Amino acid sequence: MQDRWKQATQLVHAGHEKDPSGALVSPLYQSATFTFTSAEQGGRRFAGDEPGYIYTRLGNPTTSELERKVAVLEGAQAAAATASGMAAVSTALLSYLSQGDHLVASNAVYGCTYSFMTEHLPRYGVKVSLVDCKDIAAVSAAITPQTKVLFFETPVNPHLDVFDIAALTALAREHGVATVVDNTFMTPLLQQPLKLGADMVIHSATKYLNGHGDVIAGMVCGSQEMIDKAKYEVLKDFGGVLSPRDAWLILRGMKTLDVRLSRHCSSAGQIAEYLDNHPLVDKVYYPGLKTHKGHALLGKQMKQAGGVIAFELKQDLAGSIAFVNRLKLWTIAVSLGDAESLIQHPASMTHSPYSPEERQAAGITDNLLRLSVGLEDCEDLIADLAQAF
Ligand code: LCS
Repeated sequence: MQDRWKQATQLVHAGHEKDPSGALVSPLYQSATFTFTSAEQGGRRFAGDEPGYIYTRLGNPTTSELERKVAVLEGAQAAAATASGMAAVSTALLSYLSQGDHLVASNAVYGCTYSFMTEHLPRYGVKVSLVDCKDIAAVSAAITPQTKVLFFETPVNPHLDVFDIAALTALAREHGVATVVDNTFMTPLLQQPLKLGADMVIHSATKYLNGHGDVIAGMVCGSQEMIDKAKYEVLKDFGGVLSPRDAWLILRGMKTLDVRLSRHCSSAGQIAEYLDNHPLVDKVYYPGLKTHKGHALLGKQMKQAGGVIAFELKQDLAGSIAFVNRLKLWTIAVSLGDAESLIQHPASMTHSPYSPEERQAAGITDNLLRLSVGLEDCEDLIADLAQAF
């Protein structure tokens, strides 16, 4: 029945089980371990012959509620909560990849995702090819008999390129390749990659899902079989599980995701238009603008354009940095999806793991600035940009 609820209802109620005390809000199970009534029962739990909790690295009631909620929202059979978005990236990829396998990935991704794929996976004997996923022919050409996974974010952090999920998953499927999509920028409310053929979806729950800037967390969503593998083969031993306290905070944050996203999207739309019409702005990257290359996929694969905007000023690097420093209401910080509006400089911050040449290949220019539009009044946000110009 939860599958049939509208997503605003799922955000509030999905995954919740009535507490015997009558507590409206689920209690926080802040316990590292769970007791057995007998040694035999402990043995049965470890053998998988009896359901029940054992030890929080293997599962916890608060974390399970979050996993059930996110799975329902993504239309997944199951989900696993992780200690960070990076733990979600690494858990997802390590669930599929072994020595000798090949990964095809977008050449433009969050900076630490990039360094995980280009520095760490090769150390374990996984070959990686990076491509521009707007170019379906290039993706097709990169696939080899050893390719196991196609990985991309859409829209891309930081320049908001949009990739055609259905076209890419269809191509991958033809070659027996699994597709893993990072849905952080959209959340399941604006985009559901599994319904477009993806095999696994990951999130940095640090961002919109939690929405309050006080937790680092991640989610991995997919089939029961793959999530069991992620949980009981990768997370169990690599150890990047989410703390129940942080799961509880995300459960609280998610209840308001629908109302928060409406404000993020409507303000971002107005700010993108403002910047696009400003004489001192060179380029604006926001899928909500008709001039954006990914605009055709708005309404098709993404319901709205989200709350992140990238732009370039008609200024050199020093002039762009001086503009950032003149802002008073916008806060200079990385991360996104919080109540506070944030601005950052990808080349020197989130995407500094790229070399200058790699950034150029990925279309991340040196004077690109990225905004995460928060929940403040939009007129105040525009007024602050205006005084900084
Ligand atoms: N995926 C995407 C698309 C991200 O933007 C990030 C972090 C991650 C994964 C990793 O998530 P974390 O481990 O931080 O929870 N993006 C950041 C950003 O743009 N600014 O600061 C972090």
